[in-house]
Amino acid sequence: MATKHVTIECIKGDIAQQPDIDAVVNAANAQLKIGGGVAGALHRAAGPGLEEECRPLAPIKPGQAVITGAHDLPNRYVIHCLGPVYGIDEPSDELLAACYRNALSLADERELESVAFPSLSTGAFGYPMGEATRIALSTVMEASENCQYLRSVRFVLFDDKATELHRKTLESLQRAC
Ligand code: AR6
Repeated sequence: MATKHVTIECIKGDIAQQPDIDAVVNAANAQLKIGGGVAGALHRAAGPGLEEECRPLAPIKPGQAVITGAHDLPNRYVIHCLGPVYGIDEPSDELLAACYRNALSLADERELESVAFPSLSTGAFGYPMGEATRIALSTVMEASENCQYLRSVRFVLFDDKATELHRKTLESLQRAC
């Protein structure tokens, strides 16, 4: 049965420090290796076992998501998404939306209740934050309605500006519903 009661919240913080969340989402690279930004923070906190578990799952394509254990992170799973490189992986908007949709679908298959996302593609991959925020929030609002187990989605943003932008965008999308 589909649920319409998924709570979406936007907070400032570190995606590697969300202990009350079942699965955290990684802004991965195609090889699923430790990198900078989100991938660096998650792999450092998870320890080398995460990269080892990732090896046979790589490479992944833009828009794709794969799930692994969380190793030394305080979560149950990590969902690794390869976001589009802005202006190169096209159509960027569809590939970015596919990341959020595929991540939620993996979470629901595992019967998870809570997922935390960073702002995929908006760092090294250069996606403009305003556009990425609208795609992320509208896709999660829509896709979460098809999830049976999901109860909460948290967007974990790195600074005040991104957090405020996510909150305002969420409010306006919810008003429009
Ligand atoms: N917690 C939450 N958000 C963060 C954190 C953190 N610890 N660190 C950075 N951000 P990025 P991408 C924000 O570059 O654009 C990697 O090197 C950051 O400010 O992590 O999808 C991989 O190896 C930005 O808004 O992901 C890939 O090669 C957002 O998270 C590539 O970069 C995403 O930044 C992926 O690039």
